[in-house]
Amino acid sequence: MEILFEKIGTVAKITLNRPEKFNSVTKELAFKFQDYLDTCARDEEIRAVYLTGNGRAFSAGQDLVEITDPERNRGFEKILGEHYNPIILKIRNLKKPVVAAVNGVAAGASANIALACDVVVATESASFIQAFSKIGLIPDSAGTYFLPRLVGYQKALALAMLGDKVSAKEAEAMGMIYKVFPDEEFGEASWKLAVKLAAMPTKGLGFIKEAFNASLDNSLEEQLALEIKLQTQSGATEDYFEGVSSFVEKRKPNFTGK
Ligand code: LHQ
Repeated sequence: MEILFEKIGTVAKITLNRPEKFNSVTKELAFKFQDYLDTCARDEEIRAVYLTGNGRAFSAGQDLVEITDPERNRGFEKILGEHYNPIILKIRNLKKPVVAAVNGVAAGASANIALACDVVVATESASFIQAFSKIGLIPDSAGTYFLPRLVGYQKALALAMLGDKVSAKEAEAMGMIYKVFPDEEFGEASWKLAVKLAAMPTKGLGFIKEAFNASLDNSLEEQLALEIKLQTQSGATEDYFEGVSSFVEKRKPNFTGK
């Protein structure tokens, strides 16, 4: 299996699983990934997603052997339109938090899949490479959208053109990712984060995500109006009621995701 899916309590764990090929992405892997993201959207028991890679790498992007095989290369339009873009949109549109646990190098399309996740953490020895320019391509999988918004136009453009290897620590310092954990703590610390998110008010987190998605393009007026709408929806959830009640009653909240 090139990609693994496990439900552990209320967290869905998705593991890219071609370790000997640095978890590079084939057509089969991309389609199965989409299926698993659909499962995450459909299954109400799932309240957070944890995405990681097996072995030394997170993922090295498109499998370059696949695209150099004329019988397997489907062309850019299909590869981007049918393999990668739906993955990015499914992650962004999922009304649940997605943690990218970047366990090693993340290159090409896979660096940008990681950056499209909600909370991106990395192990200290991991790195991020916009590898595209080195083979004459442009950053895809929303790299040209998220990277300038994350790190600023100048830094993003230089990284895209030069294809520099950015260490996890540098990525954290420039705001590309949320946090770095030491290698020996990474597995447990990153997993804990997903478990913590899964126990929070799921609908509220989904509305936060919706608001942030929209804020990337909205005017101030549009965003303020959207905040009214989404705050009203958040305020109608059971978890909002539980959050306020537990505070007043001086007890720990028990959020159900409803
Ligand atoms: C790989 C790959 C790989 C296959 C490592 N494929 N085997 C979209 C649409 C259509 C077309 C094109 O692209 C896209 C989007 C993209 O993602 S384009 C960018 C594609 N990715 C890259 O250009 C990165 C290629 N990989 C690398 O530069 C290096 O492997 C990195 C820097 C990631 C890691 O370097 P090392 O730590 O030195 O490892 P390595 O190079 O020795 O790789 C380990 C193994 O993984 C090796 O296998 P082998 O059997 O030879 O030992 C590599 O061949 C294999 N591998 N990336 N993308």
